[in-house]
Amino acid sequence: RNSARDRSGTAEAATAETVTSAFVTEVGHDPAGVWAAPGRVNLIGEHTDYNDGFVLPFALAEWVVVAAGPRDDGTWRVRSLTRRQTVSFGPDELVPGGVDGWAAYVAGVVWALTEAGHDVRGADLVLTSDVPAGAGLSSSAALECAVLTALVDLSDLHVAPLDRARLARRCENEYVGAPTGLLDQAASTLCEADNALFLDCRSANHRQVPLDLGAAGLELLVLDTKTPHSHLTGEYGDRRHACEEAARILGVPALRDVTLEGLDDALARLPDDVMRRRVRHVVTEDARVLEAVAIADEGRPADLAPLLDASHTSMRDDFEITVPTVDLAVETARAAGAHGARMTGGGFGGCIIALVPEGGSDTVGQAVAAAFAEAGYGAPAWFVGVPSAGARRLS
Ligand code: GAF
Repeated sequence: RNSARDRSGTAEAATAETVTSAFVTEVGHDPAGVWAAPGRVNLIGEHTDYNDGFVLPFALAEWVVVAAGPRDDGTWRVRSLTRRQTVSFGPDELVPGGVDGWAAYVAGVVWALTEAGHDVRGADLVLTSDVPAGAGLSSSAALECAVLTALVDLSDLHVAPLDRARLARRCENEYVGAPTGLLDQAASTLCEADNALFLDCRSANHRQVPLDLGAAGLELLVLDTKTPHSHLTGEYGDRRHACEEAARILGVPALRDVTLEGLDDALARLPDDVMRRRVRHVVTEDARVLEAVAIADEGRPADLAPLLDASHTSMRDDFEITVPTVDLAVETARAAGAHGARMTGGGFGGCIIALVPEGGSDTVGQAVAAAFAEAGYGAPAWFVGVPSAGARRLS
């Protein structure tokens, strides 16, 4: 849907009702409750998380919603209304690779909780999602965090919020096999409405940063180029490997330890131009996050625009993770009145975000759609990104 979504309490109740009645049909009795976890956009700080650096995401009003209830036979049965599939698994499948496809994110959460010593009860789960899949909006983290939140409550487990994010990441890294950082699961778990989340990925220290775009006459357009991406393919892992190799050569624990002041010296010690550009992206991106946090703290969100632009240029030219559709979307958005724009997420497709005048998202979205049509690309989709709450129980 190409406009601001109706995220009123009524819409939330309607989604909870959808999964609840599907649960009753599937399982034959009422669920014990309904839980939800959101997708996210990353305002700034891309490919910094696994370099021990800084990120500034906010949670979206797009959610994975799950109705759940206990089973007595020690197995898990999960129905996805979005995928129209049901998958069952038991203790034997709780090994990395035991379940694949979308249900791996569910089995992986049970596995990660179990590995951490928690006694997870069998469960029936019925879920739905309006987080676009494969769009760089963390649909997989939303799935992991929604299921984890449900299972923690169902099994009466005590898991602190940050540990929930870490366990969901462990599911993604070790069970599913995608070498990602903590950004997505932290956003889906720890974000609060009307705020972005400032996270130091080394210490895991974090705090809310107020983000009142409306007060500044702005809104954040989220535009899906519909160019699918995946972190299971080689490019993401290649970037990560290059960063780790550079840190090793520079003799630092992670690229987080290279300062902006020390950047030129560090670059001079690296063997090739590609590695130098990878490092320059990470070091300058960390600095941009810190600047963005200072700007947001001062309530000057309009001043985020040049940072978004600089981040995009850095991802395009230095980290080389953008693709032609994404670059065209960013350029067109700016030409159509966006103050600043950048790709968001891991890259190689997915979404852009653009800071636009309040009410201007459709104008900018339509301009990108026209440019895509002219270039022979498929139609994009867009909506207004609203800083929303992290994972929680709905009923
Ligand atoms: C993906 C990963 F899952 C995150 O951990 C992060 O590295 C991001 O790409 C890039 O900033 O979303």
